[in-house]
Amino acid sequence: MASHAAVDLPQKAACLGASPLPRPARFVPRRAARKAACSASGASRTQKAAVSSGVAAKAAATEAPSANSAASDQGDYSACATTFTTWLIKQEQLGIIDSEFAVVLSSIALACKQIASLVGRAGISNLTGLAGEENVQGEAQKKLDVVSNTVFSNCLRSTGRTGIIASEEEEFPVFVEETYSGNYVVVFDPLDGSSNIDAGISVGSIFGAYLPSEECSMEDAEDGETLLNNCVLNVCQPGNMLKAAGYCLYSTSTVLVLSVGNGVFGFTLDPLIGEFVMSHPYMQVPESGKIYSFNEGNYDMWDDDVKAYINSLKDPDKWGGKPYSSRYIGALVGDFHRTMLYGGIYGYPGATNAPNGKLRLLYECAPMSFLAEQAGGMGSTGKERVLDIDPTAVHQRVPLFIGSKKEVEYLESFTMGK
Ligand code: AFP
Repeated sequence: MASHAAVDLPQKAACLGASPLPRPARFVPRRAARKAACSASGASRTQKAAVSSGVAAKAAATEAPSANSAASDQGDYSACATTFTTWLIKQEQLGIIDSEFAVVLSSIALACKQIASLVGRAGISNLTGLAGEENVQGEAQKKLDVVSNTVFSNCLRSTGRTGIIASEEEEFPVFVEETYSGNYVVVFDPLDGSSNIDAGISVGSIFGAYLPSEECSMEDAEDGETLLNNCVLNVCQPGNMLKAAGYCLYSTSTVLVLSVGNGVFGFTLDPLIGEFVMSHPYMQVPESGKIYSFNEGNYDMWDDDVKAYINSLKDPDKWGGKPYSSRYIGALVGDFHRTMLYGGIYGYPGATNAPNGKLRLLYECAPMSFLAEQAGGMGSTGKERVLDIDPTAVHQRVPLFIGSKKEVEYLESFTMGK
């Protein structure tokens, strides 16, 4: 197999969004074959939004019985387990993904397995503590942040199917020089919630994948600056253009959850066989749920409408004597996974010291909102649908309210005066 060297692009402050780069009018899949292979690629952006917001979820719900019956048929799963690999093959056979994309997703699963192993052994392999550097966000990098970023990047590069990668831990997107075909764009946060690692609390990886855009072809790039601009343009696509999104939770078990646009599927890592095994077919976030997950230490810095919303959740008279419960891990993947399963709302609002909150649009808010919508839930900034935001910078932050549809709508009734 050929080696896949990566070119770290020259630094260019303008490309970080201080002065947003112009975006092409539309993003067009490079090849007609991809149009056929990927479910929504031939649709308009509006149609795609509709697919993300409900149509696909309905389709998923329609198909759900067969998946559930398949799961129940499994009984002793070891007899006929649906593994992540067999599921990927099935998606390819159905024409939902193409073989190149299956390779990319498979490499992400491999990265997650390796990171799960590293996280599990961190305390006994000198991988706890700080790396001694800060990332582009000005956050102290943990040793495992750095190692996980390398694992994720190397797994994606080695596929020969990934053209550009953008990570929380890298200042600029990285162009993968040698690809056989595919050129998928992958954005990821290799280890979210890493400040929890040393205490052995849940952490996770988050990722999203896009088609490359035809208007910013890497082939046209003659110099480093053009290449960098092309990379940024390729990466800065709105969430409604995502072809896949997912996360992997490293906790009491390792759970890979993802969607390729036809519902949300969860796979639990069986450490005995080293395989992700289907454990959560066609996940649906409950329509409502009385759990809120916010860092209330920031309360005094929130807008009055968010304060009023939180106060209302805590008012026993409003909820038949039992107010909402508060649960907050401080690791988005863990808090979001619980919200997917039990219902409720996760929120990271803007505050006086951080008007756009803390979470990053490209590799946190958009992938999680894609999953939420695919599972029948919602992802909102409090003012607009997260998936409709056109990113202006790779590491852009936006407020996030995500989870059960009725809970996010209730929040919006305060923030949008609905
Ligand atoms: P770290 O990766 O630095 O631990 O940040 C995690 C995170 O981005 C997200 O996973 C949490 O939901 C959020 O930050 C928690 O932030 P607060 O500590 O400000 O509540």
